[in-house]
Amino acid sequence: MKLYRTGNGPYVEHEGSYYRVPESSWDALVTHGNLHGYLRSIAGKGEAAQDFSSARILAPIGSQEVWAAGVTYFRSRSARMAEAKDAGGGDFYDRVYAAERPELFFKATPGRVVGPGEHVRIRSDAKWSVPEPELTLLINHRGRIIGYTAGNDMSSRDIEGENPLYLPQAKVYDGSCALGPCILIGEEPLPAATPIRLEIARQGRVEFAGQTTLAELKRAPSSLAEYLFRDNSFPCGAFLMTGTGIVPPDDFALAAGDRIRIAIDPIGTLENDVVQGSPLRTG
Ligand code: DO4
Ligand code: MG
Repeated sequence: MKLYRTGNGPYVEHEGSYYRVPESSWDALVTHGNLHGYLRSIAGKGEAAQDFSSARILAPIGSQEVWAAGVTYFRSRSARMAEAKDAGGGDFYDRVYAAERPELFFKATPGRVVGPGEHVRIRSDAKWSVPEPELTLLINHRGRIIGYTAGNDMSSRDIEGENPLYLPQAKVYDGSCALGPCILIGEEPLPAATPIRLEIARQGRVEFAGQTTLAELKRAPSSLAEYLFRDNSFPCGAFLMTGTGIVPPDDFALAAGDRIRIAIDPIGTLENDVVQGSPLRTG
């Protein structure tokens, strides 16, 4: 079952049909005592809606914070060690990859998150930015994983590489995070063979394509969620991005106009075009 947030309210998809969800508060859905059962009952009883295709799909977020895990794939560890070497920070990435405690960092408030078809941003003062395609957990207020979505942890590698203490500036800014297109509802872990694919197109041509699988993710999602909720409360639940296993080569930098596609098979494809410098919001 997939849960969509749209301009017409939420819909649940089940076996190819879409059903309107009467509860329209996203926070109420995320904190529902039995979301899976509630959505099943809607799909079991309700009449399929015919208007889903005309609804605008929005980022599947209410007032949840977005957090992220770092250096959870060997590829990420190696890329960070190389980019931070001159700043003397390379060793930290190796240590956190091996440590029991994961790296967790604050990624975005809901206002900094964009949905499918919206623009992600490169910072105006960054020269070397990349998308990070990440399986993203939706965790309810009790700390239970209730679903999965695709996420893009946009990152400014030049700023992060200059000094690891600049990480929040490299990671947190308007349009730095994309989520969607839906929440795959379920508490069971996704199979290790689940592929995550990234494609970046420039002027209609594929400039970079890469893929990994969840078998390369070093830490269990349940363990990342447990660390996030240790001594931390999230009354409306939280999103947790689980880290990237795909890093384009060092001579690649995103440019305005690029199109990013992140595909995680059981969830779907999250597609966003890139802009640089223009503010997202004026009011
Ligand atoms: O440690 C810096 C950030 C790492 C990260 O975002 C990732 O590995 O995905
Ligand atoms: Mg990341």
